[in-house]
Amino acid sequence: MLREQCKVSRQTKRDTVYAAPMSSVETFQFDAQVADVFQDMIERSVPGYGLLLEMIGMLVARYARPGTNCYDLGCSLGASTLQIKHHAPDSCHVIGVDNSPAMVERCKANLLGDHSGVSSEILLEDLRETKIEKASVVVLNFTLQFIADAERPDILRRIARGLQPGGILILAEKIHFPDQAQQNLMTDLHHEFKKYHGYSNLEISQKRTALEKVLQSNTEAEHRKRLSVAGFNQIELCFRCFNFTAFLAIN
Ligand code: GEK
Repeated sequence: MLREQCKVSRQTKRDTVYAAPMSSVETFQFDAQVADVFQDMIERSVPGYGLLLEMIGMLVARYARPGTNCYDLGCSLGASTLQIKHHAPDSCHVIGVDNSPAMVERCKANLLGDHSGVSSEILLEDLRETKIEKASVVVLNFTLQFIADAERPDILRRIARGLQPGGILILAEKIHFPDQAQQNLMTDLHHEFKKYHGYSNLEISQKRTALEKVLQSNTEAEHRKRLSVAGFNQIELCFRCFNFTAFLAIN
């Protein structure tokens, strides 16, 4: 299997959203300003993002079944959507979903240049409303963490129900650790990663404040329990770097 290009566009605009001092930091939103720089933002903020995209491609090649649907929930600019399209059998249909109009508009434009044989559609929709049916692959690549904690079990249950036997959910999430010393160390290392990629202390701290109300993380144990209760038969941690993880959940 050839390694496919995972970037959604060649030209990426540098993220400077939190570079200047702000008198008050607004709650983070996936608006046009963020969508314009999102590729650069996620690549410099999420350790292993590129590797995760490759892993999504690899897992799709293994688990996507002919004639089924593959979902990318919280598709943003379409990076994971493209990985699915490039690695699924031609008779699959790919459905990307995002509730940010700015993301959906850019995602559709990014997909226009893709000429893989797999059909696709991008829906401007709240994933809590998305009907999952006849699915062999569902991807939640750093999206569930933006949904209210109490609503997560029901979403996972609906995904498990919509997946065929042997189908998979790829769930990537920022997590936290019950042990405070470990939590502090992993947070520090993540901040070091961001500094290594050119973010200033001010940018790191303002972005952190902006995300506080919208990104609520779980522990690995909470994820495992919830996936199991939702009905998944096998749950594997298939990636972890600092406080960023991915689970492969098999139906
Ligand atoms: C990638 N998966 O590049 N319904 C639909 N979309 C939502 C909802 C919701 N309720 N809440 C948030 N989103 C992508 C990266 S980013 C991750 C995903 C990040 C969307 C939101 O608009 C955003 O585009 C995406 O979920 C999360 O592989 O920013 O860390």
